[in-house]
Amino acid sequence: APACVAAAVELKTGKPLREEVITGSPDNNITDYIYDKMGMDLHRQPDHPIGIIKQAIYDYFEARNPGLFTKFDDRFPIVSTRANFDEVLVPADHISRSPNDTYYVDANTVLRCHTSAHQAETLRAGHSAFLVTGDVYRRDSIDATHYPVFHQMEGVRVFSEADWLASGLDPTKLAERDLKDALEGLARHLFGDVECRWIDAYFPFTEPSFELEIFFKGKWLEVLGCGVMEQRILDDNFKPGHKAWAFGLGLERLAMVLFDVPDIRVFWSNDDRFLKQFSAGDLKSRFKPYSKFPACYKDMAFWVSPEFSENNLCELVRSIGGDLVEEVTCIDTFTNKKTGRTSNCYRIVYRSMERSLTDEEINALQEQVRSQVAQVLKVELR
Ligand code: FA5
Ligand code: MG
Repeated sequence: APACVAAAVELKTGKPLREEVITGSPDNNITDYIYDKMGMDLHRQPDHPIGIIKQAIYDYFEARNPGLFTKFDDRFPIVSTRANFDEVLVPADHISRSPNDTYYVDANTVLRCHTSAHQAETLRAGHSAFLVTGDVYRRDSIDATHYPVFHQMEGVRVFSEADWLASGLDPTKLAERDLKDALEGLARHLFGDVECRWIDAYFPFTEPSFELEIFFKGKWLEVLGCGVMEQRILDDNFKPGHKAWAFGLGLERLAMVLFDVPDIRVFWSNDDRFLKQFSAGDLKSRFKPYSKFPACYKDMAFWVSPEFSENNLCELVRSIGGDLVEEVTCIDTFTNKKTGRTSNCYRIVYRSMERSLTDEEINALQEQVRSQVAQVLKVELR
């Protein structure tokens, strides 16, 4: 993490940031690559696309419901498993709790994997309408629309009995209608005419639940999850006799659509050729690539081991190749009928957004990847 950020956190918490993050606990699975991204706070930089889109969403909600939403954008990203999972009713055996999917600081502490981690505490503080923006962390696959650190905005709005009596709707219908109306309006506000669709979804904390997808570069791109808040969350943390909706927006995904950014890595670029293209309040600029540099493909086949998982592989490849890694995909897999062993072939795509890469540097990286994969994930290279 940048030194000034680490110092600021140390002042706030009395403990060096690095010690808060990489604790030496046997449950800790946070790499330096992730630590280095912490505290960058792209969502708090007014001229950065992530900061611009945050402000545009604030402006939209302010125009729709003047004065209604309280805004938070500086909640600490290190949270308890209680806040991240239990308080939003994530079941004990849900896969998102697995260390394969989530970054653990220690057994009871994680880097939040969604801004929903702040729902319950913000309701307990008495807020009935709020927006919480922050950096979130996930062990995930690697491609143009997934990154291990990204930004979400959580929205919650609580309705009282007076609201649904006035609407003539039943409380769930009122919440669902206002939610969809608000988010469709947001999509129009940001993108004008864009093709959108609602998908039925599942989240432990909402019922019913939906995802919104936007047609972007020939594919449907998921940009948010939302729904009518599970009643227990409201009853336990707010007051009984209320109804609420909640959403979680992926800010990178929205910014990709708005600014025509083809690859999520570019948001982390320090290159002026990127940063100078955007300025606060300007929703009209479109990303102009400096030039398309050639990709380099490396394939790697191995017999899998119990230590192997795609997320573990991606974590390792990111730690070695950093943002030169554009994509990691399984291109072939088969199981030997006699031995029962499974072989995977993964393709790693290396490409810089900023310059041409040399064969030597890619070969050196790929050699490191191969030896680390064999050592750490205990797979047998073929
Ligand atoms: C959630 O995180 C829920 N907490 C959202 C929610 C909130 C639902 C409140 C209901 C009520 P999900 O895992 O689908 O849901 O992520 C939400 C959004 O984050 C996605 O739609 C996507 O836009 C973005 N996102 C998810 N993973 C990544 C990633 N690896 N890189 C970039 N963006 C991502
Ligand atoms: Mg989703």
